[in-house]
Amino acid sequence: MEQIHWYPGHMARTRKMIQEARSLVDVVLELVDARLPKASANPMLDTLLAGKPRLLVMTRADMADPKVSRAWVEYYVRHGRAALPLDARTGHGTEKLLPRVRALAPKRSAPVGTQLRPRAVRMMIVGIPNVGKSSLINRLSHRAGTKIGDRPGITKTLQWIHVADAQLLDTPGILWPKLEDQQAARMLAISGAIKPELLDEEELCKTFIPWVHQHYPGLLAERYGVDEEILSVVADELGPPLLELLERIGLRRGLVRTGGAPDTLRAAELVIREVQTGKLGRLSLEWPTESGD
Ligand SMILES: Nc1nc2c(ncn2[C@@H]2O[C@H](COP(=O)(O)OP(=O)(O)O)[C@@H](O)[C@H]2O)c(=O)[nH]1
Ligand SMILES: [Mg+2]
Repeated sequence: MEQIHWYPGHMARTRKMIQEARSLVDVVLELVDARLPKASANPMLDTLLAGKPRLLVMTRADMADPKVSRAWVEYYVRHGRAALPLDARTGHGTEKLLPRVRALAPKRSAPVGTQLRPRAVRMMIVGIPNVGKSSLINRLSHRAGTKIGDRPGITKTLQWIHVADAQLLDTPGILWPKLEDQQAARMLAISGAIKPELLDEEELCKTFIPWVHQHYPGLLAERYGVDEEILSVVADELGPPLLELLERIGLRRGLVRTGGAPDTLRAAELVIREVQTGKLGRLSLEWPTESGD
């Protein structure tokens, strides 16, 4: 199979931005996609943010399989991490965010005999492209606030947004997913997070169809009117059976070339598009496992 490679160009700049912002915030909101929280994370943050309280915000919880999201939250709790699934687009679940952030923020203690002026908890958002960073910033700022001006003495470009009694840095840190694990990279492509040049949708179906057949039996059969039997064959042996399956889907959906032959590429594009738009239903694309971490 073709390998997915990805050479981030702006990583150095992001690294610098996060290093600078790190000391200005109390808590970092690390956004990942609830459908594949590990594949959509960047492990570089573990080093960049070592010792900094972090809340793992699992966006697109509305598209993920709720029972798998619950399993992920338990998995993170076992690993000492706080995780909160939410829908950054509608804002559903964001009401839980600030209480979680406050609980994570370091308690500031004043030296004996002095008084500490209370100040707002400060936070920033980081995450891969398209994970919902802008949506969450918009949600939080529309909920409770207006932008406040530059903070003199910090930097000219950093802007803070009032969010209830907290402050959010208005510029998110953009990271790229780490694409060393090819299964994770393919799942990211299926989720729509990345668009690899060398993999067309037919190629992505080679990963997606056996996987969905295993984890959500009956789903493809029902949606596309194909029988389970051919799905089992595809799961065992890719190539001709996959093409035959795509032909059947193409025929059922009227995706044919001139002359009437089914268009397998358009059928594959349809399947992948229906994953990405949620038409196939709520799906998680990665399960927690205890191995490999
Ligand atoms: N269904 C759903 N869509 C989301 C969610 N968060 C973001 N989106 C959509 O994903 C796309 C990218 O979101 P955006 O906030 O621009 O991501 P950014 O690149 O991280 O800033 C937009 O079309 C959003 O409407 C979510 O939690 N659920
Ligand atoms: Mg954005």
